[in-house]
Amino acid sequence: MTFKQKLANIIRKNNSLLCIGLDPDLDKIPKHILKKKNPIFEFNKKIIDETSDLVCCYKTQFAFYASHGIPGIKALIRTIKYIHLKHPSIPVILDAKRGDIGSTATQYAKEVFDVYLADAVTVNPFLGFDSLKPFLERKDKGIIILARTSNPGAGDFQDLIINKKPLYIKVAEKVTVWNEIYKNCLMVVGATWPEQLRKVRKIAPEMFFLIPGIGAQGGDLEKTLQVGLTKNKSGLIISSSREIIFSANPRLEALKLIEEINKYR
Ligand code: OMP
Repeated sequence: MTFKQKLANIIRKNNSLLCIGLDPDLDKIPKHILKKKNPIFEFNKKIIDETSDLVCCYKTQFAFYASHGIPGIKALIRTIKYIHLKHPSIPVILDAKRGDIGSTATQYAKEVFDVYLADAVTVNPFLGFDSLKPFLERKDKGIIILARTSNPGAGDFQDLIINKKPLYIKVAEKVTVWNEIYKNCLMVVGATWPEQLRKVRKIAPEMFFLIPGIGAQGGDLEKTLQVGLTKNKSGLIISSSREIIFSANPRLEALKLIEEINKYR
């Protein structure tokens, strides 16, 4: 089954567009979990067990694991394997933002899909088509291409005008062309930029977008949904990490967010 089919099925089953970001920052993990032998995995497992009926996917951010060396990487692999084993219908995105020359990208694609067993990956298109081709060729996987990122400096380069259009629009147009060939593309558009999201939605009316920036980054959920949902009231993966996973009651936070999202669907 492809990532897109898996995603469509779980959205229907859980009636949810919510993605929980598993970004286990050791400075924020509760003390009683820190004392355990594998604190990162145990922290993730608790969140997963509490929310598996509420999400359309989980997203693991690579840096929160790799920054702890081999134990961190082992925790990443264990987390993804745990989701596949206990909740095989829930896809896992590895947020790795890869992007390098073709020969290196080939190795990166093996890393994310064959070692970490991710269902989808975030990639940075700055190096152009050949840097993404090894990912795109994995047709059963989801390839999530940065178009308009959520951070304050997003416009530094993404707004630069190229042939009368901002770069992020050029990227979005290119992604729709690649998607016609490979059928497995998604885009990242931050919830902090609803106006830009509206424009990208026009370019790709049916494509799934990964939407970070809700919660800790202050993105506007209502506007995001108003301008970002597809005609069939889907097409968005609304991702939130810190606001949910470090709250006193992650399940309750997730439920609140789903309720908010589903008001507009
Ligand atoms: P919270 O702000 O805690 O919800 O975390 C946001 C998550 O989304 C982090 O893992 C970021 O690395 C990731 N992210 C962004 O915040 N902005 C982007 O433009 C893209 C991503 C991403 O690709 O997931």
